[in-house]
Amino acid sequence: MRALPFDFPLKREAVALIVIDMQRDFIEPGGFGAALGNDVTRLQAAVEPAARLIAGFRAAGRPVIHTRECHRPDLSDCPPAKRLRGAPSLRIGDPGPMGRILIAGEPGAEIVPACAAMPGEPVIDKPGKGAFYATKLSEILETHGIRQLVFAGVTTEVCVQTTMREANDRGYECLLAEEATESYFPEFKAATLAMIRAQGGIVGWTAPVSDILEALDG
Ligand code: TIU
Repeated sequence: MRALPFDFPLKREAVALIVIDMQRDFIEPGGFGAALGNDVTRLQAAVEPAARLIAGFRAAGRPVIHTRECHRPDLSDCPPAKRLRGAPSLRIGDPGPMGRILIAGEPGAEIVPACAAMPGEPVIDKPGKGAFYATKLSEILETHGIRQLVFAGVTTEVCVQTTMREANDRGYECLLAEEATESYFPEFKAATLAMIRAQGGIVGWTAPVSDILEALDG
């Protein structure tokens, strides 16, 4: 299929969609993203394109894997170096308008309704920015015979890029869906797309959602 920096060799029998951290804590006011001082409204733009991709993968009978960045209620999987970083208005574990910030089981940690997981789809809770660290993602991908990953989610340069780099190092061919990802910083999103496809696709490929859906359908 058409992609940048050159065509992506899509293999329908080996591809899965991974939707990174489309959680209320990052996308809605009063969550973790807002506590860090960000304008969270920017991330709304990724919701509809990500939902369209999810629908396309489901229709094609290909796996959809969801991730959530969150911690156990006792914070035992949250390094103090993470919780104590900087001067956010609310820290991880503090009570906020959507429950405790970035804690599993709280309303803020849930995926936004438009991108919610269907019964049977893997939902991976992860303590880090990358989805391979301290999770069962590798085993899930191996079980399903996945060799290629299409990426959607937020934020482009933090959890999406970190996971894409982890996957690339593990031998997966990675394609980032351009409109289905967003950053609080437009210049960081643009830079991430550029650095992924630089140097002959050093991290992978990027392509518009419509081209991915067309190739999946074909
Ligand atoms: N702060 C920020 O841009 N992102 C994160 O902390 N997590 C994810 O990207 N999911």
